[in-house]
Amino acid sequence: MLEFIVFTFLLLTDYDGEAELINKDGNVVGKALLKETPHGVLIYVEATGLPPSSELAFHIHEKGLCEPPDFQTAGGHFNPEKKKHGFLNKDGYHAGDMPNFFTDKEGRARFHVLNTKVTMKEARPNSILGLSLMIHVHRDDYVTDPAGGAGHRIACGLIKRSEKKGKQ
Ligand SMILES: [Cu+2]
Ligand SMILES: [Zn+2]
Repeated sequence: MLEFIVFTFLLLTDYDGEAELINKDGNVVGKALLKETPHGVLIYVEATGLPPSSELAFHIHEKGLCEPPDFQTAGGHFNPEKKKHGFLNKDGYHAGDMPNFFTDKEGRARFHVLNTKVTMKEARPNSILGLSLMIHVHRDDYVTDPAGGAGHRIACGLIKRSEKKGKQ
């Protein structure tokens, strides 16, 4: 995993937050960097040790408590607008809903996603500081309420202000 971290910082050298992703054994399997933009929060993720050649769900959950092995302590999807789950749901979607991503045959993944409903600024109803990022064992079907049929939780990370380059 460390081998890919080198790339990361080229794009997001000035990030506002970060999250260390741990698996059910409590081992670090990835990292996310978060950057406030005029349009939401840009999230960069890299992870390893995931199911190989898979499409997996990725969400923001409502509590910042990642207790292995099942991460139920993180609660449900972040949902300050009281919507239903999923981009394909006419009553959707949760602020914490984000697109699926793909792993390679070694179970690694790297991707960016822009979440336009949330912020890293404190004291806003849609602030994600102190919440958690979650990866699931299956893909999100983008419609089944409340969690997209994504199966159990396999990696979780607390979203915190970046110590190195945090602003505001
Ligand atoms: Cu989730
Ligand atoms: Zn959701």
